[in-house]
Amino acid sequence: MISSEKIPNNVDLHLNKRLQRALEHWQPAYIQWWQDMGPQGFQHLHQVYVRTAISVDPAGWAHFEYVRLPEYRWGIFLADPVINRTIGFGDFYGKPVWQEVPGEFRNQLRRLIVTQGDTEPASVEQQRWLGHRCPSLYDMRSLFQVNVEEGRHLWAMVYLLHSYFGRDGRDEAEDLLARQSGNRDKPRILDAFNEPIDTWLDFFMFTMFTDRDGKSQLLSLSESALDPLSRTTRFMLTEEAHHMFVGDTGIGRIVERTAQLMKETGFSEDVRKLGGIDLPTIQKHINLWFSLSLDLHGNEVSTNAAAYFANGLKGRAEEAKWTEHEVKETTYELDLVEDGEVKRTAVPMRNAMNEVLRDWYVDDCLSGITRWNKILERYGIGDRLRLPDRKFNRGIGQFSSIKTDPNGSRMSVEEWTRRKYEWLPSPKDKQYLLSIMSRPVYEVGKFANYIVPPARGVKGTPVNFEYVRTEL
Ligand code: BYC
Repeated sequence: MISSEKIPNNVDLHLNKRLQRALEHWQPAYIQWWQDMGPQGFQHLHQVYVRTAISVDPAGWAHFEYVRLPEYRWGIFLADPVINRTIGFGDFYGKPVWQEVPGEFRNQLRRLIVTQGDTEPASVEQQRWLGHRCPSLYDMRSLFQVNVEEGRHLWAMVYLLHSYFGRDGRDEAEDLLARQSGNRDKPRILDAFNEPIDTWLDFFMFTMFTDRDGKSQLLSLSESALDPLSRTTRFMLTEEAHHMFVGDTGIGRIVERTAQLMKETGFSEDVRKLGGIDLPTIQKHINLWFSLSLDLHGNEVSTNAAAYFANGLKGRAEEAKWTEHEVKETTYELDLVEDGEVKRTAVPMRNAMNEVLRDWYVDDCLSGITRWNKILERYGIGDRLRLPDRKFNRGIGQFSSIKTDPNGSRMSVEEWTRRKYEWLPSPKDKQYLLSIMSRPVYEVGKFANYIVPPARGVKGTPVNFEYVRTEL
């Protein structure tokens, strides 16, 4: 049942009997999970034009064909090894990287891999109803492409668990299929992965902001001294880039349609009356998904993060760009809440690693905002979208104890409760979005009224290509 044909791989799966046995046991449970918790209603009768990674060279990971989703070939790929690679940071700086898991770091590494792995199926679960509300076949294809690749990322983490963590790893791999997004008794590990993604605006925001946390976390894991983890995450980053493209351009296309509608009406009408998505609603969704994704970077001051860094398990994004890699004496300045007041404080940098990564992430998010504002500018619209202050709407870390508006101005809990829907999507906003998405657009080349078509189709296909076809 398990073969290179069914599971494309570059890890010599055919030679590794132990791994084959573990995967033979896990694969049926995975397929069952995909059918139960993956895209609902698009399992057997639909063929989707998706790319499947069949090798790590550029031609091999962009192989396109029509596939029935449960028959997708989820593969196991590690980026090519870097010859004589040495540990790039922490207490073991300069020593050779590890091909096996050192006993003393086994628990920490397992925890990192399980946390990373848990997000992948979670996102598929969160998005499983969106096919029924899609704005076009082009977008439906993007959704399913993202979904199958998140499934492959789960395989990537399960490969590491099965290969390097023995019995514990096999148990963890089973639990990855047992937890469920939003489930009261067995929720996913990180909070943002328990939030529902009911609308396409949420989906695009999620792929823009939450997948970008995926990028920052994968970049820092790709620095790891555990070479198989580094190589696995390096390859995952190539796929992650496409997911962010889907989010970034998806929001851009909505912003453009909104701008068109505003212009058509001489900037006087509420675009909702014309079936568009008004800028304040777009801003509220930026506020929500950006703040949730900031939370995903963990506490500002964290002994876990310090230990991961010291032990060489998780570095900084683009570690090579830093000048000093042991970071024993260096401090880092950040805002902390002391006695209810926000104070700029210097802490040992190793303890501030989550914040260092968050700073990198905030910068990376700004590029999207700039692009969307250029669209508004092009249409002669004065309004601008922006990132909220990082203290806004936080559930994890220092700022979870205080309430602020998107400018970072403090307020009481009472005022927050009264006003929060000025800045975050309200049940009414959601109702409105669901109302304009209730009728999916399945006609080839057609697009919902609230979004413009993309600039070009997928992999040289025309935009009116039949990206998802139905078998009768
Ligand atoms: N929600 O010392 P701290 C992706 C917990 S996304 C709930 O700050 P640490 C993707 C924490 O577990 C990237 N709990 O923790 C995107 C700890 O619990 P215990 C996913 C949270 O370890 C889209 C306690 O608070 N990858 O790939 O420094 C689609 C103390 O916190 C949260 C990773 O996350 C939270 N947000 O930082 C698909 C990489 N934050 O010990 C995929 C691996 C913290 O008290 N994970 N806690 O029980 C990590 O590096 C770290 O686990 C974290 C947390 C950065 C997430």
